[in-house]
Amino acid sequence: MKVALITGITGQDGSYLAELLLEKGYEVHGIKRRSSSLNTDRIDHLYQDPHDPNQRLKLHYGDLSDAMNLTRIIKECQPDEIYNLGAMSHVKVSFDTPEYVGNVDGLGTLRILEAVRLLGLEKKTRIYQASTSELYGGMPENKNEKGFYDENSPFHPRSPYGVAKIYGFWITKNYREAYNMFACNGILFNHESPRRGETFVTRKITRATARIALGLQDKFYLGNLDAKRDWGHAKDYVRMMWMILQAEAPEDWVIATGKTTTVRAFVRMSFAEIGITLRFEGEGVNEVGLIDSINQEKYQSILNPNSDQRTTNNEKLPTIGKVVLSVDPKYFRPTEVDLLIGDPTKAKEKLGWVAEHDLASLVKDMMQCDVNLMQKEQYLKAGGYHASKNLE
Ligand code: NDP
Ligand code: GDR
Repeated sequence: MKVALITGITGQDGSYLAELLLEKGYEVHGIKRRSSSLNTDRIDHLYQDPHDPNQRLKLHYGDLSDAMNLTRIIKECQPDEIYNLGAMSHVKVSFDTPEYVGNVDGLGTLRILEAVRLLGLEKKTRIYQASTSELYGGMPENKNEKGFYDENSPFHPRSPYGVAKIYGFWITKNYREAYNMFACNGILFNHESPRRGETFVTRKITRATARIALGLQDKFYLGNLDAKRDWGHAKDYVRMMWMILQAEAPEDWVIATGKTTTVRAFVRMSFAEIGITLRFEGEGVNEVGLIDSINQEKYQSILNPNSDQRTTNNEKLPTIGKVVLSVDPKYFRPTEVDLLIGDPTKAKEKLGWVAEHDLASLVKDMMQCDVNLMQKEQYLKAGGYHASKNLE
């Protein structure tokens, strides 16, 4: 049985990857941080009784800032594969906690590589490093002749997060060259899912859309609506992480969809999923999104599938002309990455990677899950319980 160790197993990607590896028959070890409230929501469905001798998911307390702890865990589980997904991954927050981000996202990668080397596992253990399109920084002059970022495009990170991850990228490459280790960077462009953290822009939008439609929230605020991202589905991307470590040789790989979309268009698509057409008016910090029209049949069929409730909820249809989105400059970044678009040709041609989702199916998946989630919240609220916070 192959053994894998995942740092960041409690995050979006870690949870999907753990599912995938368990399905493939791996014994999966995961590192979770100790926190004052439980942080294992995304993997609770994979939990097995630790007393069961056949259980294949094992969790260890640990932290990427703690070299001794990492070395002990790697020594104990002797992994065939390590997926280093743990990171403080929020770009905007990295401007507030730059030293911590450098320590965890940058030096944390070194700690994993060095532990493997010191334990003499460099021939046995293959290492995947969660690298990122943030390395490119969206500099227009660095795109290739086809207008994309690929494995040969120069880097110019634009945040403490990007700068820390560039250290992670190069130290992974350096250990590969210096010690002949099977250590690879997956340069992944943005990937989302219903498990995406609530403060990343896509999930913030789908949650807010569902809450507004159900009357749990009046409006929401975003920063730069013009930013463009190459958004894929996390499930497709974790499959590629595994494929990278099964390749014949250790290399670095771009994973992307090859299409780019504005934040504004993502908002529009999310509202369209529940039958609401949005109109945008104004410019810059004065731009607002307001309800232009409602396809009542679609709206009712998604929000009130039980026809008995339809008449009652007709009165609660959102008002045409109502402003549901405003710009708040507090979400602007000191330095922004304006546009990202990746070229996944190498991954497709050499590893046969195919994405099963496009942006439309991603938005649909996220909206369906958030409508279900918010309907539960609405039910709790009706019963007198507190609804969850309107997160930033
Ligand atoms: P998440 O933010 O959802 O998950 C991050 C994980 O890292 C969580 O399990 C978190 O633990 C853990 N973590 C944070 N700090 C530490 C620490 N000090 N020690 C140990 N673990 C820590 O990120 P994603 O799943 O979206 O991303 C996975 C990786 O891929 C990250 O490295 C990210 O930077 C990178 N990446 C992500 C992309 C994306 O679009 N999603 C694109 C490109 C790269 P806890 O749950 O306790 O907070
Ligand atoms: P990003 O993702 O910075 O690309 O990093 P995020 O979803 O945070 O931002 C995408 C774009 O949307 C703009 N934006 C907002 N962003 C947030 N979070 N909140 C807002 O209110 C808002 N309004 C507009 C941002 O300015 C930005 O341009 C993600 C993370 O997963 C990283 O870990 C990963 O490396 C990269 O993707 C690839």
